[in-house]
Amino acid sequence: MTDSMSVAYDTLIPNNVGLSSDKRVLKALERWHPGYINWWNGMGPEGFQESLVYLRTAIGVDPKGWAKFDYVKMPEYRWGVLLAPQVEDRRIPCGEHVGEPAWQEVPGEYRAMLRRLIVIQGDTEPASVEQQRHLGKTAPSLYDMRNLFQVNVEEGRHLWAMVYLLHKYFGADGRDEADDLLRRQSGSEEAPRMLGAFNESTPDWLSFFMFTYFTDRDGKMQLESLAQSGFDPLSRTCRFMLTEEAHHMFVGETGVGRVIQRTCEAMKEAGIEDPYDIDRIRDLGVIDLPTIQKKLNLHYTLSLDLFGSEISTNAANAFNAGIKGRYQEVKIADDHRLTNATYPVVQVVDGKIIRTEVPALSAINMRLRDDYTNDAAGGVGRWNTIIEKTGIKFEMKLPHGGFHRQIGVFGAVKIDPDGNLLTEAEWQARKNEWLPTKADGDFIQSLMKPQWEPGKYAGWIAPPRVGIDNKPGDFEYVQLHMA
Ligand code: BYC
Ligand code: FE
Ligand code: FE
Repeated sequence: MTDSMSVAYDTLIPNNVGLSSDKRVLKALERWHPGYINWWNGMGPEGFQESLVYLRTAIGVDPKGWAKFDYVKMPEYRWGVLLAPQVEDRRIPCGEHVGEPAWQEVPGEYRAMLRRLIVIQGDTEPASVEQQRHLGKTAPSLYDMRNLFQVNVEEGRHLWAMVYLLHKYFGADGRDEADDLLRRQSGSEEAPRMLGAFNESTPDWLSFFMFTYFTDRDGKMQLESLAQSGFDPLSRTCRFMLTEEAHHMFVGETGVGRVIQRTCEAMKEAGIEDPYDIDRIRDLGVIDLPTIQKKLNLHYTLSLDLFGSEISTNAANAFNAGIKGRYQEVKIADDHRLTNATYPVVQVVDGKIIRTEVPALSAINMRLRDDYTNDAAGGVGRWNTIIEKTGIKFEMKLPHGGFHRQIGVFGAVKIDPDGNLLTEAEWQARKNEWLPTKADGDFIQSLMKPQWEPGKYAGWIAPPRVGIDNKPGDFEYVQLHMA
């Protein structure tokens, strides 16, 4: 037996769930493993499977020290199944079963609902690896390349986390779902990934940083919501995933911040004050701030779509069942049932955007999305501080939540980033001011030249302030060994 803080390495799959004494699940996972490795080799980081990457690997779940750093070839990464320690006497935190002991087995009446949520969560993880698989080749430094691969292997581990739950708790249909997670592919015509944003491409490094800032943050919020689940194994799984997720958003926030910083510095050096003097700024080999804002607009709004409709019976049912909770459910002071509560939800009525109070139970998605927007605003403020310090006059902003939306009440209307309703013709005439154009993409692509000398950085991005694992500036984060 292992205690749940330490991880057993005596099985093919490192774990703290006692796999060596659970032969059925161990066998099922061992059978799934070759398909996973096959997927990783085919759909994972292209061109770097032989490289030695300085990666952290989870070796425990103690918040004070759960990772070890070392050089690893990615296909040999020890993807493990790790659950946060069980909280003694944990109770269902919300819905009609509030206060009852948390479930250790799947409650029969909620089986289909639980399986669907686990499958959706699982589907996003490999999707992001697929979206990012070409980026290694244009990495602006070995430091950034290593961070990309770190994010990738951990998204791979998140897939393992969901696949474990499917095999352990959902029998034959869980096994079929686990197989399908390797069958669907980001952007595929026949078998696309389940959610919109995960079928978009991630064509360049600015997109990667925006994705890890905005879309991984949707991951954070959804995991926070599932971490509140009354189904305890799901809660524990998500709680551990959240410790890894913090690094993904760090990569995004500092990545965008470093791009902004380099642009502002280059403008200063060249004596350019006007952030809209775009041709001259681009001639400096950096990305102008208005284009960075356009990328922000795109990735933020694609991520908002991941919260589903503002008013949702799916979400109401899941909350009421105690299958998912609100952000920080246990810290909220109310009845956790939402019997008479209301929540203000955006609606478009008679050509105006208004907020109206609706039953809070039906507004679970809207509330999580609002919490997300607050969370996402923090880093935008810190990006503006970087700009301000250089004396350049420009402010990054989150666009209005109705801008460029496909899902929910705004899916049917056109709205500008300030929240004004537009006609279709106005939208068509102006959308290129707000979203990246083909020409913007081509320009950014022209900057995507690899810089792989230890300690060196491409000209469009500033170096980080500190290294990973306190390593010095010229540390060789990836030893290439190109095939
Ligand atoms: N695209 O009642 P509604 C991450 C569907 S990211 C396509 O509002 P609900 C990560 C919806 O499925 C986090 N379809 O939906 C990040 C429903 O279909 P059915 C991933 C969409 O269920 C970076 C119908 O529309 N985890 O981890 O309340 C890198 C009615 O909608 C979309 C989760 O999402 C869409 N955007 O809310 C790596 C957690 N939106 O059932 C990883 C689990 C809605 O009528 N997911 N639909 O056929 C959920 O909790 C919910 O399913 C959703 C949607 C929040 C996604
Ligand atoms: Fe993830
Ligand atoms: Fe992530």
